[in-house]
Amino acid sequence: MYGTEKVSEDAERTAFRRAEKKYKLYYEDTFKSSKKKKQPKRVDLSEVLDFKSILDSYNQNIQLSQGISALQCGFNRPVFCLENRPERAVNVNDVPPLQCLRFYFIPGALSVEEQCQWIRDSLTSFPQPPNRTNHNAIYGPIHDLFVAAKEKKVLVEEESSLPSLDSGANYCVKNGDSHRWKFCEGHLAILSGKTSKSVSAQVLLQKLRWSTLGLQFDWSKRNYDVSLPHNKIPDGLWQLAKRLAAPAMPVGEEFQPEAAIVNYFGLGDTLGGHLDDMEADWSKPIVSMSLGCKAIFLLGGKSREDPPSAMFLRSGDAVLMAGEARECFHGVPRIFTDKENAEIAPLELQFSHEDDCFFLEYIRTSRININIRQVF
Ligand SMILES: O=C(O)CCC(=O)C(=O)O
Repeated sequence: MYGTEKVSEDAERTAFRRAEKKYKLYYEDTFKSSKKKKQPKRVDLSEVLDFKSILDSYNQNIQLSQGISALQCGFNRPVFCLENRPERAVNVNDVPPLQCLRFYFIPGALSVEEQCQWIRDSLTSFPQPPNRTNHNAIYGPIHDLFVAAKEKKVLVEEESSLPSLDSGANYCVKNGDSHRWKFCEGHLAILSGKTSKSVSAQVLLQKLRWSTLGLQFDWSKRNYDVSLPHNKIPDGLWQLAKRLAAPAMPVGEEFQPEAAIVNYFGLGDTLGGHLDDMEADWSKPIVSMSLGCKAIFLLGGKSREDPPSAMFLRSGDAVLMAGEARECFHGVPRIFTDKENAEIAPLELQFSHEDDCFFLEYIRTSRININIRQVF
């Protein structure tokens, strides 16, 4: 789902692709050549399911729309469940009864304090080695990226045939050469004549797209590489995932969180339609939590030709996908980073009480998704 998947003209024609294009961020042409601030094109959001207002209506005893049911699962709020679209029937009497698709939506599953904690962890501890990030392929393991970004450090490369004894350096072996990457104070990077390349930690933080926790996923092979060094899923996340997964678990079984992917989205970033099909047992849910700016999530069917349902994902929402829902294409075509639509005022308020304004700055224009999986 990451990388350079070529979108052919045919793919453009699928219902999923059309929905992605409908919601994606585009700018008004008139502003292209002018110096005025770029204006996003207006999008019709009238068909986007809004589980926040569905929850409000439900709390006022207003009947739920067709295709949505509510479960009481021991949370202090209902868990909404999308019902299966009936398969096309040959004759009207053949239409099967609607069943839960095993796609569950828990609006506001996380408190604001919990959201802030997961945002802090996603930026500080989750990208730490041995966890891998999208930067590993180029720079090798990077330690303390967030701190380095705050301190305006620069990652500099020195090419050498022998690894140096400097313990602060990372190594990445490319084309037989050993490349050494090390954080320096910004001004030292400029002074150093030996460096061939450099990149600021702030840019690297902006370009952080994913980190993987627990069992490490190998994107090039599209499988879990159990031989890669890894830590267990951190305790707090492990507990939370187990609690959130409960409504979607087969009776009598407990979710075993073994791997997680943290996705980082900035302005204009999207996650193309895909299936998460690398885990052995699809009866176990993927537990997916949203943090930061509001997004649109598309849930399609088993074919890209099936028109997807669009729904808003806000900070603190959790989604569970199990069983048939795991066979459905899904993706994130849009995040909203403008004040009116991002809906992060409670997070901003919470972070503004802290001395450290770096989290606040980051999350104002970003979204983080943590999705947790049982692999075996
Ligand atoms: O960002 C999201 O909400 C969805 C993430 C996702 O689909 C994935 O990582 O497989």
